[in-house]
Amino acid sequence: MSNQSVGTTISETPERESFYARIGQKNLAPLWTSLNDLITPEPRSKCMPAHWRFSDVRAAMMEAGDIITAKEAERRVLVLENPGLRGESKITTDLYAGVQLVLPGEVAPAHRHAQTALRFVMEGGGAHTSVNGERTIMNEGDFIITPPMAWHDHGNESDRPIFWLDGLDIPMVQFLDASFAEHLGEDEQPITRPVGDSDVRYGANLLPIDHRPGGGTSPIFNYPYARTREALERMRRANAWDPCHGLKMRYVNPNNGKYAMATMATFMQLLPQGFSTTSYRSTDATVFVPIEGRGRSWIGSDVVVEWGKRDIFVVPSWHHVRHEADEDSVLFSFSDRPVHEALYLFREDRGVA
Ligand code: GTQ
Repeated sequence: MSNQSVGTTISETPERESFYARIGQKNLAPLWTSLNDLITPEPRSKCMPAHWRFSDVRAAMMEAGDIITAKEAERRVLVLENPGLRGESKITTDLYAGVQLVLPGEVAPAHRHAQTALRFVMEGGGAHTSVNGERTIMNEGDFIITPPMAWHDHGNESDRPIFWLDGLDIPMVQFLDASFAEHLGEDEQPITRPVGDSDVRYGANLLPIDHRPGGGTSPIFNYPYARTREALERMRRANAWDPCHGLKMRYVNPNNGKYAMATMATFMQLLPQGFSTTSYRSTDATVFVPIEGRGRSWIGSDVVVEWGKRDIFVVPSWHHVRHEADEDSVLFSFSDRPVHEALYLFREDRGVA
């Protein structure tokens, strides 16, 4: 399918030009000069396929660790800027991603905001994040949620640095002009519940009898990698592979069976050694983070990304993607799919049926 405009180009004449200039002063503009850029036959995004090697990100983060503390920075994060969207703090058109470093003994002080955050732990362990009065311990591969307007602070009592990927709906909230934020004025919020409290209440396929779900975010705020990995490992025995995805699971909100967050979907997928997926595309631009393994992905017509453990890569909207795993590989990913689905805009193309 062609990505070109179907309409014809409107030619300029002196009469038209002067008309546009005159009406421009009244905040009016002709539609016919921009219609074909506004309503395109297929998604046409400034978001580009992109790849960050963890070794590069890690080295830059350690340098950042020398020049600013987590406390002074509030969040010591390097933003992953899509090369097609530089200066906009966007990894895709409507999502933000960054890599956060907390050194041993540091705290990132308590604040809260309307934006939803996901954390995906890339390296390190034994650090914590506190959300709404409960601490959770962060370990490699864990997927952790900070719901909208929930107080949160991070700390690292371990003896090694911790690095995690932050995914936030910052550009979406910006687009909607719905940003609110507050500082607590303390490094750490008061802890009112024991470690693991949410997990026992909501994470055991049980819900407290009088639980009344509020908001669109899962009450489970840490989905530990050990459990996710075990699920994938046990499922592989069924030997039922999806040609497009290998073995791909989505994280779920036990309140309603939907995605774990209202604005972002998260997934974990296993590609066994030697597996090649068939071509797939969907309208939700997706950020991938391999947490185990090594392989490559073909994105669109002319990009190939050679990825390893902890790298980050982006597949823009409606770009074909194919993955190939050289070793058993596990890929975390996230996208804005819940928004596409809620607005009935989601489309996918699994190739030849
Ligand atoms: O940890 O609260 O990467 O507020 C960007 C904004 C992390 C956080 C980011 C944030 C945070």
